[in-house]
Amino acid sequence: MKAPITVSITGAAGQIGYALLFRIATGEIFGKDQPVNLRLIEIEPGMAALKGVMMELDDCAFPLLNEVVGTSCLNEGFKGANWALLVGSVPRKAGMERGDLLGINGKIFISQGQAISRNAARDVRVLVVGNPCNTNALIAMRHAVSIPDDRFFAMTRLDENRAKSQLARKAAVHPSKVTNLCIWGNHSATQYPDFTNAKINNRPCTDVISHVAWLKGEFITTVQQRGAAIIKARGASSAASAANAALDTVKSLITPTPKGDWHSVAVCSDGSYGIEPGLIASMPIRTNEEGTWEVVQGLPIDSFSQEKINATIAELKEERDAVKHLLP
Ligand code: NAX
Repeated sequence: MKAPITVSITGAAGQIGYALLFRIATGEIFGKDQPVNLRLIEIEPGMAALKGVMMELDDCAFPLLNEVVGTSCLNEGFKGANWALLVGSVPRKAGMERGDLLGINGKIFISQGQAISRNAARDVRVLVVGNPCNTNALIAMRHAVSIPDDRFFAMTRLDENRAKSQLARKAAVHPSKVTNLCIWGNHSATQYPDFTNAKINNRPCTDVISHVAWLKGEFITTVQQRGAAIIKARGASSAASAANAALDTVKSLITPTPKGDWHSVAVCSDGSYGIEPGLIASMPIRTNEEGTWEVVQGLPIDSFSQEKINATIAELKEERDAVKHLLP
């Protein structure tokens, strides 16, 4: 039997947490021969609900679930973590400006970054889901002084999956036929789903979908506004699809990427594509055989794409500047 892998999850009693934990516990993500420890982190008001979630985990009697710890103590929660999924954060409330949210949630990610640095396993990888996820990841990364920057990620996979699904619907193909779809920049309404490099059935997307006005207009706005559309329809924000995207991200970062393809995740920029180094920006990523990742280089960026990328990167810089006082 393999040694257990330890996964720490913040906001574990929230709606994304609820859609996430059970799938990890089944072995779906790390393998059917890989025991898992779950360290579930909540704030005090969430501890009662977390107790209920832990009772349900007990009641599943999962063969691969080795140990479950529920805690509001960050040191205990991140102890020995090989993966830290930072889902918990304060939702935006009526009357709250984006800047207020950045400040409130930013503070959470200082202490989480520091606790990860002190307590996690040396190979820890950190995926930030809680919004504004790019800037939260930046704050956590900068405070996790003992962890290399290339272990920090922010989630844009839900946007990629949404974009693939929209293109597939338009082209009347299954979403699995849509590849090479990159989300650039921020997980926000400025994100750019890059149809210019996407493929459908291995052909350029723009050859298959000739309706360019749709690609440049409705397609992009539908992907950018999909979160708001879900809230309007469901009366609650995306949860199962967000959890699914978090698990897709982890799987894509531990599995070699199929030849010629890439996946979207926000990483610490090394300056590729002119994106300012140090920003946590979404770009095309490949995972190699050794389990490390690299930015896919050399994709053609036309003037339309460049303008969109510039806009989303400008927003990331604004966010970074708004939390300057929280960065070491
Ligand atoms: P919920 O409000 O259902 O759950 C959040 C949970 O986090 C609550 O149980 C709360 O007690 C806990 N929490 C709050 N602060 C915490 C802290 N400091 N430490 C530990 N736990 C804490 O929200 P949910 O729907 O699960 O969404 C979680 C986050 O994901 C939100 O920030 C949301 O905006 C973000 N999302 C990110 C997406 C992405 O693509 N990156 C998409 C989905 C989602 O909107």
